[in-house]
Amino acid sequence: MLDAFAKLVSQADARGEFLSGPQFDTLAKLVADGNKRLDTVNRVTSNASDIVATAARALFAEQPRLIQPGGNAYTNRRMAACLRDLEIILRYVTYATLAGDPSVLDDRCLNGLRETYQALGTPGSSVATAVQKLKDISISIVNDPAGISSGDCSNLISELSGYFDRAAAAVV
Ligand code: PEB
Repeated sequence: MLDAFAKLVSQADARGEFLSGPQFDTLAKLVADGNKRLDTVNRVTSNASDIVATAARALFAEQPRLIQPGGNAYTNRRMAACLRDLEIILRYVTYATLAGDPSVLDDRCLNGLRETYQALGTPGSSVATAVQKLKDISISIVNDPAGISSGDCSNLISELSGYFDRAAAAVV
C-alpha cells in the first residue's frame, strides 16, 4: 500500500536518483490541492450511508430480479451483504483518494474480488452497475457548490471517478 509520496520516493530510490523535476511538480501540486482533496474525502465519507443506500435502491429499481426469489440479493442476509460490499468499495475509494494512489484499493479490496463473486454466483456486472451509481452520487455530492469556497476541482473529480471506474472494471 503506497500513497503518492511513497510511490514517487520508492521509484526514485529504485533508480538511486533524487526526485526529478516532474515528480517534484506532481507532489507540489498535490500539496497545493491538499485542502480540496480533504474536502472531497470528507464529503464522501460523511455521506457514505446515504450514497450506498441511494445507489442500491437505484440498482434494484433497474434490476428488480436481484431482489426477487432466486435473485442474488434476495433474503435480508444477502441484501445486507450487498449493502456491506458497496460500503466496503466506497470506503476503499475514499482511502485511495486520500492517498492519491490506487494501490490500497487494489491490494486490499479489488484483488480477487471478481473470482469471489464468480464463486458466490453474484453477478459482477450488477456490482459494476452499482459502483457506477456510487460514482455518480459521490461526484454530485463532492461538486455541490454549497458551503465551500469555489475553485477548480476537475482534476480531483476525474481522479475520484477513475477509482470508481477501476473498481467497476475489477468485478466484471
Ligand atoms: C466481498 N462479498 C460476499 C462475500 C465476500 C464479499 C467475501 C462472501 C462472504 C459473505 O457473505 O460475507 N468482502 C467483500 C468485499 C471485501 C470483502 C468487497 C473487500 C475487502 O472482504 N449481490 C447482489 C448485488 C451485489 C451483491 C449485485 C451490489 O445481487 C453482493 C451488491 N456479496 C453480495 C451478496 C453476497 C455477497 C457476499 C448478495 C452474499 C452471497 C451469498 O452468500 O449467496
